[in-house]
Amino acid sequence: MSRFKRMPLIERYREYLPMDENTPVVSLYEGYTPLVKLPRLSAKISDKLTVYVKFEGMNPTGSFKDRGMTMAISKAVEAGSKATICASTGNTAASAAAYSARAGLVCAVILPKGEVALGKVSQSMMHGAKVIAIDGNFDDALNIVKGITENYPITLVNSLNPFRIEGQKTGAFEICDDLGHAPVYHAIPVGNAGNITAYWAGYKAYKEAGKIDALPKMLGFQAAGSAPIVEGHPIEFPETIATAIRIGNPASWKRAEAARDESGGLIEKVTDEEITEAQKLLAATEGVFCEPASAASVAGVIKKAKEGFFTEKSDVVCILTGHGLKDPQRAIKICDPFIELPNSIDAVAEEMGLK
Ligand code: AN7
Repeated sequence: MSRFKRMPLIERYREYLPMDENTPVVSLYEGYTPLVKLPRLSAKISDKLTVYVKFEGMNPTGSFKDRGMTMAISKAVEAGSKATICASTGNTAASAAAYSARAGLVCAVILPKGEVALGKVSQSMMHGAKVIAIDGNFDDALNIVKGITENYPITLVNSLNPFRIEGQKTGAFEICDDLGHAPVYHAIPVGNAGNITAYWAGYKAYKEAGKIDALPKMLGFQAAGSAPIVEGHPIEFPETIATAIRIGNPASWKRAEAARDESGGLIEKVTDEEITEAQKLLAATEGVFCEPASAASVAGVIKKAKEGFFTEKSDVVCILTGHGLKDPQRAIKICDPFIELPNSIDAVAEEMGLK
């Protein structure tokens, strides 16, 4: 289907969403992201698995956050709100800034200073948000935002806002519509745990509606230095190169555990090295460039495959939550340096081994 025949996402799945007749639709034509089958990568990691990625980096602001933001901002406009605010490791902020601009709302974003990837900061600034970096991490920023919205008439658009989760359920609908069924396994990075909550709710809603017969097992992956759910307690000073999921006290902690337990799945951790390796493998063997946090889903599947976890032929969908261009500095850091030569055909031919 051509881009121009797209509907706004919340129109497309209107019947599954809290849409009223009069809900205004604030859209940048999000969703419809590609579900890409990865034969080369599948063959490399397992003889049992067919691996797909859902490339959420193809959303208007380059991450899955747009699915929830179109819903949250539409509802904010419906309610007569004039301003929005969020705490963010970067992608929520970029999306909130863009959709707020689209709706003519004032937007403020609270970021952990020095810990947000460059592309994401540039987006919030370009969309005209008030960008505030605090001396603290994401969890501190979220506490500030909660304090502000409890005391002032500003709409909170973090995933504590239930409309965010509602909109993000559409990712599950698209996967089932594309495959014709739910995958056996659904692999996903876990940060603040809104997305795993939303996907599980989406699959359950589709099953209830008779669109699918079986539910997937949910496989959530946290970064090893920021894995509160795996460790069983909040992490005061979370660390990981995957700054998007550098979160020590996830807001949807309990609901992520429920998704894991109800589905018969798991939530485990992957190291920064495993994340980096998966990110490079995806880019170099399949042409799909995602940001580090997104690669946690594929890193997790690779790790579980090595452990012999997958014993029967099955399909797995890994959610690639954000685009690789969000964090170009990190990408350049993990690759071999490029070659510099004089302005000369001979020099280039020689370097290429042609002479
Ligand atoms: C690329 O932007 O929390 O488990 O403030 O940007 O739903 O939090 C981002 C999270 C995964 C984790 N991958 O999703 C924020 C923020 C990417 C992300 C996650 C995020 P959740």
